[in-house]
Amino acid sequence: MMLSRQTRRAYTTSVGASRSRHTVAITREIPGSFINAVAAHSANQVSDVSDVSLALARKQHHDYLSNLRKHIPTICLPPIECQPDCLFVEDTVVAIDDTAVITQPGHLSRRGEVDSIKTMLLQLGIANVYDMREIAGEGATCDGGDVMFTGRHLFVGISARTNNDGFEFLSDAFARHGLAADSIISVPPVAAGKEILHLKSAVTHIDKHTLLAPTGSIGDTVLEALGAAERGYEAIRLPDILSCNAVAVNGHILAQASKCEISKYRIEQACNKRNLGLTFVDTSELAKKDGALTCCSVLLSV
Ligand code: CIR
Repeated sequence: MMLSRQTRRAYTTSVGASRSRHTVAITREIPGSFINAVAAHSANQVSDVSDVSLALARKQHHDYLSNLRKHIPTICLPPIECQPDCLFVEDTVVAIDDTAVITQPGHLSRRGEVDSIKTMLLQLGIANVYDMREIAGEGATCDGGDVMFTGRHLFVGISARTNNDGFEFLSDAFARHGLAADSIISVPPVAAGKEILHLKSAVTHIDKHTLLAPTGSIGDTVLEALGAAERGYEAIRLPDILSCNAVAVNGHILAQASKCEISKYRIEQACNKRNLGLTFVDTSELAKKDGALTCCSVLLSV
């Protein structure tokens, strides 16, 4: 048991009866140092940054924010210049309804991003805030990009960024607030940390029963590791892996404006069939630093 007694606050609502509506999103502006952000799917490698355009990244991020704001009130925090990856706020917190876990990001260079997110969550009045850094110590790590809550299951991908202690911590925190133990699932590191950075680099949900996943072996192994079919998920398979990362916000999907027409067509069909709104947003410049769509926001229900 990883949570100390002092941190076990009284709670009145349950994530087990998850409210599906998100009420506020947290995002962060891109710092000038973004060109030095971590890249190349590895904790130790930094890519050649020469081809990253800060101006284009900012323009794409601005478009992302404009589209997000059509579906949810959105807070945009100021950039932290000494934290090149700070726009990727998703990695710093996992939130379901009134419970949030502040993470200890797996990459050392990203740990300075976390405090200001915690302050924001406390200001927003999230009832139950657990801080992995304080309670679990150095051992537990987690990037929010490895965590997918579909509304029915909380999948936690073990990767180069998220470890078993991180999973245990999340599991303990959310189980305390009503998530059934058998709906919290640790996903073995079949692809995350290898071909891809995070679990959600390869798979995201568009509703409680539908996942986007790549065609080919990465998709096959990830879906198998999730136990997707047995757990009642239909997978929409997309040739473009970047297109598999989409934001589902209040009945609307923000999907990647990929050059892959087949991927866009399949997403469009899937959304139409499910009566979901759809907007394509281009974040290809952020992808050069391993960013996709979900990583640029944290969706909260407060
Ligand atoms: C990193 O390597 O940590 C960042 N350059 C990219 C993080 C993207 N996060 C996410 O997809 N959740």
